[in-house]
Amino acid sequence: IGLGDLPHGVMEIARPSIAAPGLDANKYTRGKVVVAAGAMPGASLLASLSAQRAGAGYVELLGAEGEAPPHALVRRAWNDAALTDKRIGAVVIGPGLGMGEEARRRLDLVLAGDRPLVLDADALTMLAKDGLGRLKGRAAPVVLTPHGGEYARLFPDAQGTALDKALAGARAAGAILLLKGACTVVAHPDGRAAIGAPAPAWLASAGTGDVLAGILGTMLAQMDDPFAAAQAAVWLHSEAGRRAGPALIADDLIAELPGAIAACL
Ligand code: NPW
Ligand code: AMP
Ligand code: MG
Repeated sequence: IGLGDLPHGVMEIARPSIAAPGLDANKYTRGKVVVAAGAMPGASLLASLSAQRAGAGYVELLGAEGEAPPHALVRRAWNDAALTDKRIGAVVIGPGLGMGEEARRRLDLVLAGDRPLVLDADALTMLAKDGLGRLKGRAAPVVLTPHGGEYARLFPDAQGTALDKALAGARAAGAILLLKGACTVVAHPDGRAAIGAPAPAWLASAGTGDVLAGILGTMLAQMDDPFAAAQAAVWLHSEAGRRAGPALIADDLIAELPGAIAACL
């Protein structure tokens, strides 16, 4: 779909407005994001660091074993009770989660909770096996962030353009769906949609989706409107890609996020 001829009512994703912290801010009011980790700690670390550099005041990497992370990142061994903290503004689950028994148990717990959610990567693949019925009855917002392969696992019979697919998927899931690609589409179950301007193809690199999931966790934790939060995350991710330039790797996006945020203040 060309951005010059967007269907009626479909917006191009614009630079978001991001509020600087007020004088009364504390680390929790700036957004607490929990990243539920699993088998591949590199991916959940990328998501966590991205959530931090997108401006969350408190990011907790829950359940990743391995090397010590950067000092400002709160790392906790997995414990189910950590997910019940009412200060949590968003839980990100899927990047590096794996698909074994413990991964399933972690996903079940997160889905049973009442916090806003980002479901990505392995969480989407497990959801595709279990059925989208698992999302029904949740009051808090859910954003699904499939790439093309993950989308096809969720909706094997879907037809049409990326816009058609994103809208159909959002409606079927009853959740916001962010279909990743060169022009990422954000669709709302009520029929609204927005589409990103072409992002740099240098973003086609391992781990960049995990970075997007982390940024989105922060935007969900900070913004009242999850549809706006999803669009803001897509814009910031793409802008970080433009700033990082040729031969970028996912880690470079994280370093560019503060500059991208500064352009939105
Ligand atoms: P084909 O080849 O078309 O049949 P997977 P993943 C298809 C973690 N990571 N983009 C295509 O199938 C993730 O977080 C860890 C991509 C392809 O073979 C997950 O936990 C990193 N794929 C886990 O790895 C950094 C597309 O789907 C298959 C596609 C697996 O995630 C990297 C890939 O899907 C990574 O993020 C598209 N547009 N369209 C780390 N640093 O530790 C179709 N496909 O099997 O879910 O693999 O995305 O790599
Ligand atoms: P993932 O496959 O989950 O690692 O996510 C890949 C990220 O890179 C998504 O944000 C995509 O939108 C982006 N991306 C992948 N391929 C391209 C491309 N050819 N042009 C622009 N962005 C891309
Ligand atoms: Mg991914």
